[in-house]
Amino acid sequence: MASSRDVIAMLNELILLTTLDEESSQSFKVRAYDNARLAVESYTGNITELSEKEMIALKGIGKATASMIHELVDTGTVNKLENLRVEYPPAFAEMSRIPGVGPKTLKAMRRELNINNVAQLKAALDMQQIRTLDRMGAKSEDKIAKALERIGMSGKDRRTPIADAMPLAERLVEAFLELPTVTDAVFCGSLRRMSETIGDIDITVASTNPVSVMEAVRERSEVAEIVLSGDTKTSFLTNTGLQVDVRAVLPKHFGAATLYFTGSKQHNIALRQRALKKGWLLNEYGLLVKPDQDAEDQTPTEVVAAKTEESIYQALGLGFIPAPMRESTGEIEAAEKGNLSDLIQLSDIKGDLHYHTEQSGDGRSSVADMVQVAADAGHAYLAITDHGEDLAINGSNAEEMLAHRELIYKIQGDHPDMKLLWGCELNIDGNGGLDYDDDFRAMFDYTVASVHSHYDQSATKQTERLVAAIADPTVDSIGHLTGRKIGHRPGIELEIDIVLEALKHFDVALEINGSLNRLDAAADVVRRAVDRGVKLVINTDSHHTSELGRMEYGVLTAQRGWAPKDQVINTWDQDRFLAWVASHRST
Ligand code: DGT
Ligand code: CA
Ligand code: CA
Ligand code: ZN
Repeated sequence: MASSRDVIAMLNELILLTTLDEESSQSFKVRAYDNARLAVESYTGNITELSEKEMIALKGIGKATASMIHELVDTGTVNKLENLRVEYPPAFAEMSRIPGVGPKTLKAMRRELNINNVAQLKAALDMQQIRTLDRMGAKSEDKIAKALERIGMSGKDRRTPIADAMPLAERLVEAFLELPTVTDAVFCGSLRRMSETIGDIDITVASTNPVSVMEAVRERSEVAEIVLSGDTKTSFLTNTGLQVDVRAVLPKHFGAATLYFTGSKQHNIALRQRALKKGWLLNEYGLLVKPDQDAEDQTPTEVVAAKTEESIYQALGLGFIPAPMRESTGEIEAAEKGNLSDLIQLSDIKGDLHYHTEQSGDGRSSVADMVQVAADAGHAYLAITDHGEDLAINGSNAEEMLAHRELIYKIQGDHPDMKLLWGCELNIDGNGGLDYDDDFRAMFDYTVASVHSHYDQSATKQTERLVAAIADPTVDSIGHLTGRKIGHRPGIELEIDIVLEALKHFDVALEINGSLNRLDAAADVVRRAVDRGVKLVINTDSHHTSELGRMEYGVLTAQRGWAPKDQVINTWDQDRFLAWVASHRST
């Protein structure tokens, strides 16, 4: 059974491969797929349950796309996509990810130099062959080499940005859960731990009939190449060269298996040593009693715990350790002392404080719709922070902001239980200056200040810039601290201790941005902020009604940084939060 997610994945792949095929991201077809994707993302039900006619009635979906969606639902695959995959195999298509290398160049490289994958591209760079192509020179070679380095495509152990791995993993888990013999499924490994880049995706499935799960895996439309497939494990490569390991286990082993395959390896080793001290063995089948040294049969038979991770931790005398913390950096000692109970959880979140609407040039949903989904999420407060005027393409001037305020306050009337704040995402310029004049800025109910430019200054200069923004009395929080885009742009360099000290001193909150492309501040910075007593705020930075799920990724990143609930300002109830905001405005 296909879901909306499958359809979005199909459209994404069509967009990628059609862009390659037509050598343009602006062709009629690519734009049609792009509009269709937006429509599917906006549709709240399962798009695959609609008839073609109903689909076409939605804004953005044309006849050709609707019929492809139906083909996917009916046959599990789309002919057009299959043909494109033959023309542009995974290893070739994945080179589209290299910044600055467009479809024309990729195809010329293939035609003239027989370059079909990254390894061959690197060899050609080494031999200075790229400069022999039309409109390419030594400078372009240097640029490509640097881009490969930056996005982690150089070196043997290439890693995939979490934003590229997560949707696929979530979609597969969702699909496996629908199989009749499956009782549970979860993605494990570095992805579940919220690493920023992923070596491969590991999925563990609990089934009364593991072999049938393996059959279902091999049938998936994402499979470009099977690496290996046995009775309990199948590994395959996707069209972008990402490896997926799927393991199927009996339900009684599920907890032990997910614990093992979530890792980290160091965390597993520490748990195993703890088990040994109690006379037990810990492996992917369970926590087991070690057979007597002189027993004839050394196969362990007596099970202490195996079905759930909780039961295993409990038997080992530990509270449950959330996956993002399992990096062997003191979490076992903390769980032993019972110190993890105040850790931030998704259910603690009471509001979103970085949130865009159509008022921002890159915002895609109306104020009313954006407010409605926040209300549906049960938020007690919401700061609408559209871009300030200095963000030339996307921002609003003072006059437009005042009109925007009118609209927000009007919509407030429809939502008596949720406090709406008229906010702004202030742009931090190269020297730490901010949008508007001081008096106008001071009028906002709430602000987040962020870096959107000048990524290449020295660490000293960047630190001065940030501290100047933090010291400004109109700033309540700092958004996506470094401006990084994982796997694409490194983000500004900072003397982080100085920045954290300034945040603490001026009582400004540090954002954990839940967009998988950002996850900024990063978990290691969060952990240092926690130690220093810096206030935190977890935001979605939504630009569309479909992006509220980012809150979960933000919370998981906060867990990876060991953030306690009380230090995160958007876990506070409405009165306490508003009192804090008011205190900022009176000083
Ligand atoms: P990755 O894929 O490089 O981003 O990182 P992981 O952590 O997902 O590593 P992966 O895929 O090689 O293995 C998944 C988990 O399986 C790993 O986190 C812990 C467990 N595991 C794998 N090999 C070993 C091992 O030799 N010993 C132990 N104790 N655990 C292992
Ligand atoms: Ca992995
Ligand atoms: Ca693996
Ligand atoms: Zn934003």
